[in-house]
Amino acid sequence: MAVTNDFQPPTVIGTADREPNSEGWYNGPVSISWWAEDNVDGVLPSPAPVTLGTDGSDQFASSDSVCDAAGNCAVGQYGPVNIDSSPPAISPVLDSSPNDAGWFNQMPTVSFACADALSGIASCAEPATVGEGGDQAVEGNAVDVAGNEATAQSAGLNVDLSAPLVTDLWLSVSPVSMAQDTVVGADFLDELSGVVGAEYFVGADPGAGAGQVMLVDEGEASATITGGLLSPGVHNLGVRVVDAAGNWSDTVTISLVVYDPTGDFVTGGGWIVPGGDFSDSGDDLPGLDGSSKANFGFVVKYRNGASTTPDGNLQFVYRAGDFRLHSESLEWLVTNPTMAQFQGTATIDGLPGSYRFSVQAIDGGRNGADRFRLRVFGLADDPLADSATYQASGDVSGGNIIIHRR
Ligand SMILES: [Ca+2]
Ligand SMILES: [Ca+2]
Ligand SMILES: [Ca+2]
Ligand SMILES: [Ca+2]
Repeated sequence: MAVTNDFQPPTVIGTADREPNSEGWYNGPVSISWWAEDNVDGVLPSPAPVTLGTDGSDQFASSDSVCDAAGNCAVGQYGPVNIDSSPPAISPVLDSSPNDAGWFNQMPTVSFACADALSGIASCAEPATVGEGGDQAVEGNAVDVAGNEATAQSAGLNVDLSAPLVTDLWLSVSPVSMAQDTVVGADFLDELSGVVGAEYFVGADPGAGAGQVMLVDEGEASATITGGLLSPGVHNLGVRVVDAAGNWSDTVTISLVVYDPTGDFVTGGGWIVPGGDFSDSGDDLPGLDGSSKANFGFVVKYRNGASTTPDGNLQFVYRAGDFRLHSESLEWLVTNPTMAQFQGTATIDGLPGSYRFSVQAIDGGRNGADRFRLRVFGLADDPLADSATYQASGDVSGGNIIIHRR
């Protein structure tokens, strides 16, 4: 063997099978191949490629040892290499919770929590607000610096922002005597979650959720109201419904007339000046001049508590307008110590058909003025709800209104 003066080991250069991404990361195994040469021997056989397959940063690959003919050896090194093959973690986070029935009644926002232990998070889905609809899903994406992606979704989101609507409201018996019950019923509509509850109140509104519970069954809400639990009078009856998301409908009201068939009795007579200084606003009669008198007389009473409608009659004459009204039938009468209200049908001389009328009669007692107000309606109108065709009102002169208490 010839003696040489070669003391210089070979050079071993590693080359990766591909470039990392622009952030310097691989998201999978990297194979390093080697090239060796020597100052004397020239190109040497390459060591076997080395694969870096483990996640981690700042990794180095080493080749097998390469020796030249003079016995100088070298080991190639390649690095640092950053490998992250694990997807990031992502999970949806809701800013509010649905109710027990699984519904939101406000639009929830889904945010995403993203984390990555090795290369870090490059992008994380923006928060998304969920609009109205059933069984909705929001999907979000996370990408780590190495380019691994992960997806998460928040599914089964039910959002109902639409309040139900009460479309019809009725009473099975109206007016109702203090000896009777009446059923209040309501029809309704709702989008999305559906109506699950209903309530009513009589008198002052206690606020949504604080009323009397109604039965909801087969698209209808109902409750039985006991007339004997209410005082005689015209009561405000309100009904509203709530959907599964907790949206309350607007309150729909009707008048509930409760009468005492053993107690109510009112008489009156005298004159008023319709459209005059002591009239309510809105008086309207044929030939109304604001100074002529109108005469009236009435007696209305329940007889022996046997009938559900009162007996009696009403006459009203306004000569200035040739307007003469006569009651045909009476529907109900309610009184309290200072006011009576009654309602019925009437004819008007010279006009075809029948009309409905309502009277409010105030007994001022010994010191105050008595007042009388007549309103006249079309036969199909509801005097408790619709606007009047004619109206006459004023302080009573030349007579008296007396509410009789038995
Ligand atoms: Ca050498
Ligand atoms: Ca990762
Ligand atoms: Ca709804
Ligand atoms: Ca009086």
